Amino acid sequence: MKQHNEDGSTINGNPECMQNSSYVPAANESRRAFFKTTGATILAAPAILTTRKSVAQVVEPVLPPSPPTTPWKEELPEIIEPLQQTDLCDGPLPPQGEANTAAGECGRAKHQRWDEFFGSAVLQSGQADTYELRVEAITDHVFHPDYPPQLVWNYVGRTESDNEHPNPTIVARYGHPVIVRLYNEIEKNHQHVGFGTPEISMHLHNLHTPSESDGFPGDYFSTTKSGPTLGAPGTFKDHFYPNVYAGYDEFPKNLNNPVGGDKREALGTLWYHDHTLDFTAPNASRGIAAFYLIYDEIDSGNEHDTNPKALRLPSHPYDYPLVFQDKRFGGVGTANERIHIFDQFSPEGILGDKITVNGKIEPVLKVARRKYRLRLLNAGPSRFYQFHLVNGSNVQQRFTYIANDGNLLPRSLINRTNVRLGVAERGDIIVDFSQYPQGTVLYLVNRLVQDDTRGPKKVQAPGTRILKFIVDREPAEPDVSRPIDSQVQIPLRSIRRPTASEIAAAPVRRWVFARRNGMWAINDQFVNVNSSRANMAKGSSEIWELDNPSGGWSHPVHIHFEEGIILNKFVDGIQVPIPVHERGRKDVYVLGPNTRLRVFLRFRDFPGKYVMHCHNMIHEDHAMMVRWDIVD
Ligand SMILES: [Cu+2]
Repeated sequence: MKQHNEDGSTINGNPECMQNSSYVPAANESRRAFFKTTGATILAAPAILTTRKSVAQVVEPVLPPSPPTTPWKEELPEIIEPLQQTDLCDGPLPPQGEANTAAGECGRAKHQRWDEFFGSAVLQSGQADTYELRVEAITDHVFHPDYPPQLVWNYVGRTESDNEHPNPTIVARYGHPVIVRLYNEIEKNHQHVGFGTPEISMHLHNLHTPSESDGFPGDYFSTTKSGPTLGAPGTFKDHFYPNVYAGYDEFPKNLNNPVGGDKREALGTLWYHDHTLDFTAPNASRGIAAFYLIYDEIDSGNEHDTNPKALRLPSHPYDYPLVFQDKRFGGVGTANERIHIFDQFSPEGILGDKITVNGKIEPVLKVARRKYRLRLLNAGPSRFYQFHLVNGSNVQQRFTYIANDGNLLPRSLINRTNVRLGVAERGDIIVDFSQYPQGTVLYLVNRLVQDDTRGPKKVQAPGTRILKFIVDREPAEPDVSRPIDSQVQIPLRSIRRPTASEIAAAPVRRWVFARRNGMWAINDQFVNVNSSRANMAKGSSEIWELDNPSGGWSHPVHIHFEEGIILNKFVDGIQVPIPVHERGRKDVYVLGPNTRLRVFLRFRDFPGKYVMHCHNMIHEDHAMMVRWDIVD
């Protein structure tokens, strides 16, 4: 059992681990606070050391496979119900700029630019969309009917038909600020659950969110604890999402720009998940992850939209998000038979061999004969996927690829056969099911072979069937979404590429992702959330070189807060073309073996602390993360 101390250090209550470590923490590794003076830390220190194995000591745990399941027993809902608003201004605790610690809010920094947005210390009714979410333990979740009901942790909120809806999708619009009030209701004494920590920090990946609402890993909280970068514990925390485009200072809000910011910076498919320091993998694997979809004038979420600028992409309920997580279940005859297991101590983690789709193993989605927008998200913790859509004879089907990560591509990519996703990457595709007769069965398969948590190996057909589609009905109404020509690319959203002079003038900063002492490091250092290792002046631009010099593993690197544009890609020192789907804006940069990327980034609008980390959550928790700040 690994837990946080009051000071944010990590404690470990398992005395059986107190041997055989050669891992020596770096002098600057204050986050671990190995030798601080609380009794718990002193007692726990030897145990922590053993969790940080050296390379030589790393032995892949030989785990039996997850018990077999009979596929296609459960159906996913045909409609994803969005989170309903809760009028927080109507209650006793209206949201406010300063943390309301007297009423139980965490001691966060004041919401940036609050007065500019709202003009008063306390939010007035109608000024923002306000939501309430609770992180709760749910003890009877069914991943698959062949497995027993079991514990998950979810965000829980109110939807139209359900007051206790797990992991509801938040639907937002640019120009409409959102406040999400998050309650932590996980039992503090959670020793029985096996893994995870009851402190939480909610990161909304990768909205242009001010630092104090970004879910910074050191900002975790419970009623009794707060992370080392948070002022005080609390029962809840308000997150303020301004929902303005990045570039808010450069392109100010005015009559011609009613949202504010650079509309080319619009995002679409985002997700929110736990980001607690050292525990992102176990907490997110527990199920603390869900979608945040944001729309604007172009991607308006309304296929009936009469605005000529609107793309009229397939819209709700045919705009359907799908989240994939890899999980391992206790093998037959083991103590945790058919129960979700995870090893939060090992820097190798555990690779899941069962893939959940929206929380279900091998589910069925019945679809109408029309176009769908499917939003695919790899929510980790560590498996990579290459998804193909195939028919019952494993013949590949073609579709249109429209968005990578949160970003509509400059133009649609036609006749695509696969979507490859590192952890936290997203891919939006349009599938036209009208081309199939009723009764057609299709499968989403993963053809990427991966044997451990270090990275994928190779692509191999026919792959593993993850999700079954059955084309089972005619649409209730005609499909009025924009026709997708399989021969002609359509413009989606324009992109602001850096100019030659901007590139020439940008300082270059190099970040090397590599192993060190059996852990995972950036520029040879482990994360320290208390100090920034790079300070960017607000309004500045830089080129970040992301370098993976190893031949053995892959790192899906995530930079918070600002999207970037890949300028160059090198493999084995030789420049190679940037894959066409990665030529838009990105927030996850997959570093395969011996790969180096040069990424152009702008740092804008909201000063404060942010992070970059490997989004293989196992690498991330075992210290492959760096804090960087935007400074005024
Ligand atoms: Cu990594």
